[in-house]
Amino acid sequence: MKGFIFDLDGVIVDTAGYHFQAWKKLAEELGVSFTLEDNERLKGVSRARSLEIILELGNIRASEAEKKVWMQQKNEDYLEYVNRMDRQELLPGVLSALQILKDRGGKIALGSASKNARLILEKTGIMPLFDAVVDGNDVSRAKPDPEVFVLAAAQIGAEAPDCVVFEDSVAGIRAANVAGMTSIGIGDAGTLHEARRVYPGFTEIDIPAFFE
Ligand code: G16
Ligand code: MG
Repeated sequence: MKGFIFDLDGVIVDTAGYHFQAWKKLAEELGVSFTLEDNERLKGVSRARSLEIILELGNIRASEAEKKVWMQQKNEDYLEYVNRMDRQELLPGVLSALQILKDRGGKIALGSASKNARLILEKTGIMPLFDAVVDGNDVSRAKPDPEVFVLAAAQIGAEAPDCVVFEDSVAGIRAANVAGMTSIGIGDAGTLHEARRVYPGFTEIDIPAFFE
């Protein structure tokens, strides 16, 4: 039995732009200059760590209570974008890949840092294709710790060597490698050179070949 574990942001959908808009709004209110380049550091990273990075950029020290309020404010703004999402936001080739994997008897799991992952799967209509969802609500250690992928594999009943992980972040590729799974990078081959294979997107991947 083969298991296929998908990261969410940057693999299934491109929500990085929405995270950016919401963080930028907060950063402006705090008087912190926050650019698209800075946003790269937030990819695949937890909400709490993302806020820390922004506060570091602005040399701001804050109490835990303030951080909680700001994270909530950012998330409310982010959810306004998420609530407008639909199937059209699935990245090219993702839906067809999920369907082929499913048709061939593969087990499919999500392994994401996002606490909004379930809502995004619902909005884009692909929740029924997932056998398990492990997200930011289920784990205590962030990628590159393999916790999220180990938990996902356990939930679909697959052994690590039988699992393939699709990831767009360096931390996620490292997490998959540490877990002893086959890491497939989605994105730039140079950035993701630690992955077993790297593809620019799902339209370039020969999905049935995973069953040969
Ligand atoms: C995603 C994004 C990160 C975001 C994190 C937490 O991770 O890449 O930028 O900070 O989720 O998101 P939320 O604030 O929705 O809980 P992934 O693992 O899906 O790439
Ligand atoms: Mg990602």
